[in-house]
Amino acid sequence: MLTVFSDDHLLRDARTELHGGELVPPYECPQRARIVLERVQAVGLGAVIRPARHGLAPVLRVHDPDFVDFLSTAAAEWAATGARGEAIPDCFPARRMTQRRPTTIAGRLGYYAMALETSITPGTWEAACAAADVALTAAGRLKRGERAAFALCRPPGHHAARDLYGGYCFLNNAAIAAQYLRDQGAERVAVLDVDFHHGNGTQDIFYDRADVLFVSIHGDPADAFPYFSGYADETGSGAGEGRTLNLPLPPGTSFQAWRAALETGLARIRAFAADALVVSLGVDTFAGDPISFFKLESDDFTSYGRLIAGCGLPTVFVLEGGYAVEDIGVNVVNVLTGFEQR
Ligand code: Q9C
Ligand code: ZN
Repeated sequence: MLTVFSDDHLLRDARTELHGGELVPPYECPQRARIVLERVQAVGLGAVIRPARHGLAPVLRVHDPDFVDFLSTAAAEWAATGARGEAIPDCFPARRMTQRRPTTIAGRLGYYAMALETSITPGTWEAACAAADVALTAAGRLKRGERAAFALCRPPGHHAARDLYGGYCFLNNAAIAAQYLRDQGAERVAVLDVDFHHGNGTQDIFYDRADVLFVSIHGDPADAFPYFSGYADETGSGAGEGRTLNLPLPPGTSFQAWRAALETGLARIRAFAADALVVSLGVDTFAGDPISFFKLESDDFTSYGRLIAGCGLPTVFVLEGGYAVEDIGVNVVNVLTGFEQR
């Protein structure tokens, strides 16, 4: 399987994440991508290529232009205030408050954030653009006859909505890839999100659309981030009614129960008769993940990679979460080699 990778992910290297009431070194760190790349090379998964620059047009097919403009200048605007720490918001448009967009950078951080653990730093925008290019380049390979491709990107994307960042995400790489597949001629695209966390951003982007099916297996939002999205009764709206399938699972979920949810999701994907599949591939379902509560073991990733291949669809794997850094390479590449076993 072909891998697309850019060193520009290194430009996303925040010092701080708000966690447990403290500013700690971010879980979403550069070593993650390095360790996945090393594993891709160690098992000889296939060629590793650099992304082609696609510019902002495919990004603007799923994101709001003012939001994109905000992301591209936020770090510089924050630095210009003289603040000593990284850019994080301190006030949000909560219930019964206005949704008007403020002028000042501190106000716009709160306006566009869906969570505040994620600081915006110099280089974040450039890294996010490179990650989108990685996903776009991988998606482009499907058109050129490849059965599957792996977008080894960071920062991740599935929490980024049309006009929201947070949960370590800025641009929604998987949604940008799915829309690109549509624009390149696929009539119907399915997105399967197997990250531990609900892909609220991807759901938001495609919620009212009939042409993109969104299926997500994740920690029940009653117990897990992002708390305010991902319940089973969120099923789509308007033309998109029935085109969102959320499969929330409780703390301690084993592979056996997780696999049953995957079979349900894959049955829906088969019934949808998609032309292509985008997998939001987070491996924070691993038992050893420091911020999640499912119990998958490394061999389970191989098993479910094989099951995903059973759909028989051209597939782009887009890297999302996974914070057991020592194990992330094995777990991610196990999914890909499992997929290649059939
Ligand atoms: N203090 C992805 O996996 N924080 N994002 C959770 C821990 C945010 C995860 C609470 C987790 C975001 C792409
Ligand atoms: Zn996650």
